[in-house]
Amino acid sequence: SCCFGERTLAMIKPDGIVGNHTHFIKTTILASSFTILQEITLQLDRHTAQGFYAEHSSRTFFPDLIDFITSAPVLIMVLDKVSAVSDWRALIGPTDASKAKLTHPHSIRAMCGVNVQRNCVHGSDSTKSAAREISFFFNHTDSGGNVSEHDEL
Ligand code: DGI
Repeated sequence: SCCFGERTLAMIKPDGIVGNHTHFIKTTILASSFTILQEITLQLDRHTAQGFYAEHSSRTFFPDLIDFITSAPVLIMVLDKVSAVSDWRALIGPTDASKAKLTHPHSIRAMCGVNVQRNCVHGSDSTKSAAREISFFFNHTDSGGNVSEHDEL
């Protein structure tokens, strides 16, 4: 079942961890025919969070985003599937969980998120983003799921 050639980065955000949605989300991932190639739980520090979300650094919500994403641990996974990037984006639903509840009620963000910030999960938005985000968190020169520069819990 492993390694169809497209990979994406998935993250269960602090609200998903604290809200005990981890088991449901991982079950949904596996039931949707993704393979979880690597996974790690991390407490992001502000420097790491700012690097991960660098494209949003000029946005007014950036300080709130960094506060939120560093407020508790996150679970980061590399998912493998044909069309992994678009399939995972479809499964998580729209960015704003409050709108997702109306338009995509069976999406993960609708079921587990609250609003545009507390939206429970992250997914890479393109194959280019996926490559950057996977290499940001995972040392993929070996198969051990090692993480460079960040503190593993
Ligand atoms: O790729 P997405 O996570 O669906 O959305 P994005 O790349 O536009 O934004 C990245 C994250 O930044 C998003 O998951 C939550 C946060 N964000 C985006 N827009 C807003 C926001 N946070 C707040 N507080 N307000 C926003 O308008």
